[in-house]
Amino acid sequence: MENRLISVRISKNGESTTKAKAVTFQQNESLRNILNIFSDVLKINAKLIFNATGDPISRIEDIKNDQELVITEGEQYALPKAPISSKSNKNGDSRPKNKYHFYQIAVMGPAGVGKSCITNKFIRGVFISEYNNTLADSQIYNYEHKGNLYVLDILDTAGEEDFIALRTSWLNQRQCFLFVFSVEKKQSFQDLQQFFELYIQLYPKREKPVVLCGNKIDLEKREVTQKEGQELAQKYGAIYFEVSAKEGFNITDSFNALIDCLEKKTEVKNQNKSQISQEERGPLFSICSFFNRFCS
Ligand SMILES: Nc1nc2c(ncn2[C@@H]2O[C@H](COP(=O)(O)OP(=O)(O)O)[C@@H](O)[C@H]2O)c(=O)[nH]1
Ligand SMILES: [Mg+2]
Repeated sequence: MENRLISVRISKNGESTTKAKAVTFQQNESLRNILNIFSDVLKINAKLIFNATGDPISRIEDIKNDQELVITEGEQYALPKAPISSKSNKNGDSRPKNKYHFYQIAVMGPAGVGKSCITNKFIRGVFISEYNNTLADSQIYNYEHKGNLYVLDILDTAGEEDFIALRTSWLNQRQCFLFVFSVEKKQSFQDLQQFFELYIQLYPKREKPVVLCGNKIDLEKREVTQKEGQELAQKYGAIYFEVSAKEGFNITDSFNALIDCLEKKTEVKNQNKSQISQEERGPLFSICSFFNRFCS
């Protein structure tokens, strides 16, 4: 395939497009490399790319020559600052406001349990049966669930013992986790306990949601029962799913459960915040806000 040069204009999230900078790159460049180029040009830690109407872009093929792009450090798309006199953004502008939720997920567990297959099945809908060692592969996936749009940054991690040192940083960097073992291999179930032990050491209040997946339930051979899986999940406050990456069974439901947990946590946090800010402002504020609401 012919390797074309693509020229785009990029600006920082929320900044006027008059400050946009021109960048040219080769079409066959990886998304990672392009984000590095954008980081250098804008002097930010570029993580997400949006088009000018606020839709996220996760594939290089979707970037067109001469396109205007907005780059963020992982936060949601914000409307560019309009001139002070202009009110057009208030009503007339059809661009979406803070439409997308950005969540970072890590898929973790011992080697060979099906982490890469689960990730591929969820993102691409395909089951790839060859076994390849994974280093640590992060993929951006635009996903819709319960009418909300999500940009999911899914890190498919390496399970081998050689990567034990990295587990702490994966747990620290990500907001939630899919822990995976294989129901046909008792050893993988036992090894997964180390992941939970490290998790509980770092997050004793279990602040970050975990979904536990017992994978390969399509196989006849089984060394771990459903009850054992449920008990392990219960011990660490996780949600348990029996899944099969091969048959696509419960894969989407497992990721949906993680998203639902994060949504619930965000809701509680926002409720607490508004409660605290009302208390901080005292009873007068509450009376004023009551009248404001009543009068508007
Ligand atoms: N039967 C069956 N095999 C699976 C399933 N998921 C993964 N595998 C196989 O298990 C092996 C390891 O899968 P992989 O996703 O690479 O494991 P990872 O090391 O945890 O990423 C591969 O040979 C897959 O074909 C499943 O749900 N059912
Ligand atoms: Mg893998």
